[in-house]
Amino acid sequence: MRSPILRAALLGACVLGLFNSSATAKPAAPESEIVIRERTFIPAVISLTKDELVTLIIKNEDHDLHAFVPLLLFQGLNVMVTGNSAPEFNETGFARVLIPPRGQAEIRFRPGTTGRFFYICDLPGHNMRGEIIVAPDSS
Ligand SMILES: [Cu+2]
Repeated sequence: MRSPILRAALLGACVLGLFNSSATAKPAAPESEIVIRERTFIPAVISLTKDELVTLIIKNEDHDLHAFVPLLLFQGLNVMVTGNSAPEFNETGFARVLIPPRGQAEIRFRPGTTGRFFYICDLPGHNMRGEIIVAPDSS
């Protein structure tokens, strides 16, 4: 079980303000917000625009640790993750971010493909799922 250690590390990061994003400038790009409340992603579906830089803000209002695990959406993209969260990357790019209780993750990226993309929380016993629709640029 690495969970208690991770929890302690995340808590430490919160206390120290290591990843405190309030000190950084607000991005000019549009923002889109997902709230986690009572083990539910709200809203269940959000829409983004292909090729438009966006900051996806995921706020965890629960007392539990949650994960944002995108399926396919971020593959091969440049992604910047800030906030008091713990991002994980693998060979395909951004893979997952752990968000502490009352914490948030800010994910800045430019969606490169249109379509419907799902994301989940993969923590044991959490049956949480949401959807991101990337629409074509209408301009
Ligand atoms: Cu969860």
